Amino acid sequence: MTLAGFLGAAYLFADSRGPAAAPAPVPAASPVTYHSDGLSDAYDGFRAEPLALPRRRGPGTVSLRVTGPAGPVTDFQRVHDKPVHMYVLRDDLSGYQHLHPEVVDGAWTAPVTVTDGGAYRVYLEFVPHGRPAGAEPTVLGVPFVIPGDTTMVPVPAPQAQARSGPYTVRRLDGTTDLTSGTHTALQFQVLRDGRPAALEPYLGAYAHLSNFEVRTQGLKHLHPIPTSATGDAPADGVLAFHAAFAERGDKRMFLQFRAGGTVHQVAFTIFTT
Ligand SMILES: [Cu+2]
Repeated sequence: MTLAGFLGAAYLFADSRGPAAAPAPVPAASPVTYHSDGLSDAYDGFRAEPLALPRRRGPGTVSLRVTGPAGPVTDFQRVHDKPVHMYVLRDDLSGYQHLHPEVVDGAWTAPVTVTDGGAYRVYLEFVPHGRPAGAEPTVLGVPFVIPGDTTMVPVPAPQAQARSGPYTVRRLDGTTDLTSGTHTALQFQVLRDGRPAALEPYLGAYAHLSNFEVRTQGLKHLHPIPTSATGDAPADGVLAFHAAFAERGDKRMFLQFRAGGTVHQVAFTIFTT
């Protein structure tokens, strides 16, 4: 073949068939671990569909219909005294609320008061019937926006202690950064007048900790590791949480406990390297 003939043949070949497409890479089949963190409205066969969301500042209503594989679901396992726990958070990690919705017209409904504008997310946490005891809850989330002026609140720097009323909550390891990918016990001590506080059960636990990733607002809700077989309150006022964070980044944690007949809430910022 002459050079011209070769080029002509190559041209015709390229013109009629186009360049051969590289085969698309096919990933090897492997199990995928999904994470239920409230950043999606659907997970594991369940979906949250908003019927009502707050639209303006002041008292409002949030109502979410949860649909499962067999249709709308109005009953879940009672976990910590409630079938569903609902949380609200603004995207600057402020305005945290822990609500307990009830079923109204087939949807999980709670009154909620939002006091400032901005982009919010409502999280719904539940354990469907049929899951083994102690199973991880499913957390679904739906965003909503309150129009108007917004006073953004910067995420506070890490602090070793926080106060609510007469109570001081001390993080026992100070402001130490946590290490992602490791297991550790995150310990807080509740004090009143410098002495361990008498903690009272609240929703079936001595504390409730909602941990949000600052970067994504993904939620993981934690309860303290039981310290006594009898279920007594920790005499030293120490609440220890099993912390195992896969990702590095800042966390904003909201800790609720009950003492002196009142529910108290404090918040901590913790860095994870
Ligand atoms: Cu809880």
